[in-house]
Amino acid sequence: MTSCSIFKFKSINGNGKLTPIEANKDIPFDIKRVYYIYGVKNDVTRGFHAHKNLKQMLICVSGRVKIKTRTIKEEKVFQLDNPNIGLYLEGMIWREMYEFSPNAVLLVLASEYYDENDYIRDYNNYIKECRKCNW
Ligand code: T46
Repeated sequence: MTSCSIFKFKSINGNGKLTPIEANKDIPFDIKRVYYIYGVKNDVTRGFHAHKNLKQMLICVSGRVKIKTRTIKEEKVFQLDNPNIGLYLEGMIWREMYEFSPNAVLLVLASEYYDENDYIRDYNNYIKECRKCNW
């Protein structure tokens, strides 16, 4: 079974705040890729896919955004609105990102290089793949 969960990172105070994130220490994977999503209008929803194997940590380093996650068993909604909170997503979790605030910057740390073959972008295919795994 695959998982998604909230991680709380250190926040070091002194003339502002600093949050360090170390691969395999603060997050459970090596980081091969970093990307960030910003300038998204409030009425836009992104995502609508799952990954076969990719592990990712989603951190809203500015502003706020909601993330809906779905598996064959449950649906959850997370609000990311603090730079020292991360949403950890393993593969095979359907995700949708919405209600981006105007200043939102969603930083993503990823365990693999970009590979379009790792995406499942059709929800019916996603459900079929979950059933193959007996979820
Ligand atoms: C995810 C959520 C949280 C690249 O060329 N390289 C990259 O590393 C990425 C991530 C995307 N792209 C291209 C592929 C598309 O042509 O950028 C375009 C937009 O990607 P996409 O529509 O997949 O973006 P989102 O916001 O729906 O999803 C992204 C990630 O793709 C995905 O892995 O989990 O953010």
